[in-house]
Amino acid sequence: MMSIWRNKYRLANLLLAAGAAFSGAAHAVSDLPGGPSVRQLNMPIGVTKIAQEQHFLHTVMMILCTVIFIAVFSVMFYSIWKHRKSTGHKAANFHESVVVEVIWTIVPFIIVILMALPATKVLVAQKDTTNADLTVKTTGYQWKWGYDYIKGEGEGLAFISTLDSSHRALSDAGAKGDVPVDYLFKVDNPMVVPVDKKIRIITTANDVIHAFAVPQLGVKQDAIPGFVRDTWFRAEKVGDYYGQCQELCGKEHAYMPIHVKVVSAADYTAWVDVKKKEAAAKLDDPTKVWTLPDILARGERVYAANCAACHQANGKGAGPIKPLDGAAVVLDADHAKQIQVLLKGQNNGAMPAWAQLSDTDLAAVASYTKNSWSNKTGQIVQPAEVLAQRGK
Ligand code: HEC
Ligand SMILES: [Cu+2]
Repeated sequence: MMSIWRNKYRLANLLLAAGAAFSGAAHAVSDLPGGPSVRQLNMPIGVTKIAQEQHFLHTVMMILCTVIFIAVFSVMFYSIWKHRKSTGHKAANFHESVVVEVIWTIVPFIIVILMALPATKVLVAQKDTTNADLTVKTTGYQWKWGYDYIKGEGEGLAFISTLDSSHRALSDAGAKGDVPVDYLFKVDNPMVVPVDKKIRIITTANDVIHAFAVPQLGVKQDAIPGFVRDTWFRAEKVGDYYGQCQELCGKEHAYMPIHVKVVSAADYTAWVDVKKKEAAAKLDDPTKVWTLPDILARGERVYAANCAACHQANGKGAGPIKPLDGAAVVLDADHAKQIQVLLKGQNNGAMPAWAQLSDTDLAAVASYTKNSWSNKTGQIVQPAEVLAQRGK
């Protein structure tokens, strides 16, 4: 059954592609395997049973609705035309006809049941998150995703996934000419999961409502601050699958893509190993005393990854986003106030809190802002100072 739909889908795509060729696209934009396709109208078939069943249901319902639409309107227009007054027809009177009323109650009822039965089956399967092999918590942030591996192989891994800054720069420049095939889908740290394993996804958010959605995997779940929701998938094919936040969450909504990398069991184990080692290496000693050049190099990276989206690479900010270039709190020889702004945020979260960054990262970014642009203080903020300010 499924293969019939698959072939139909291919045919439809072929027709669309032909249309695209004739219309003469302005830029060379190409399909992203595992992500969106050029002029894609239909849902993707997907690589999970659920995604395939969703696609199948969608197709069946579309056909059913189209058949009903054509049948009802054909009868209606035929009747109007055939029995028009000018040819001498008199209106029939079947007001309160029991037969007609029974028919038009029973027939739609049967149709609704026929649609509801398979749909309910899929819906129930979609919600069954029991017996997962791996549980990953995905947290929506303005504007990035956090992944915490909370149960199963890789337990304890946690990282943030952000859009590649070169793609963001390309977008700001108007994305003229050729763009990379994974334009606005490339992230620094994709979420990696093993193939053929049941992956339970728990969604939540840190600030506003986001939604975790990957069409090829047949998952879409709102990520709501203060709540947890869950969904699951079992990818049947190794590959890269892409999605986006699907709940309008602010001005950078378009820049928080999701990249799920499905790998073999062996590759997954290898990846977990590497990530564990990286995490251990990142656990910087907060008592380490840094030199200015070293900490500035580190701070530059932290700033580019976390701060530049709002405060700009030049530190000038924009509108309500205060400039860091020349800011009194940044220049201050007393570091406490600046560290507190970083740890707790400011102005009700307009400036987000960054307590999730390590002491070293925070010290590095504070030092960087103290010694960049026109700020030439020569001051170093050491990780120990950040540690001392935590919990104050
Ligand atoms: C989501 C946007 C956003 C991001 C990302 C962001 N900030 Fe801010 N930041 C703001 C806003 C908005 C303000 C002004 C808050 C206010 O009105 O007091 C601010 C204020 C500040 C201030 C206080 C400035 C002053 O004069 O009071 C400092 C220091 C600061 N940010 C540093 C940082 C650093 C360092 C990072 C990266 C770790 C960062 N910010 C990331 C939005 C952001
Ligand atoms: Cu979002």
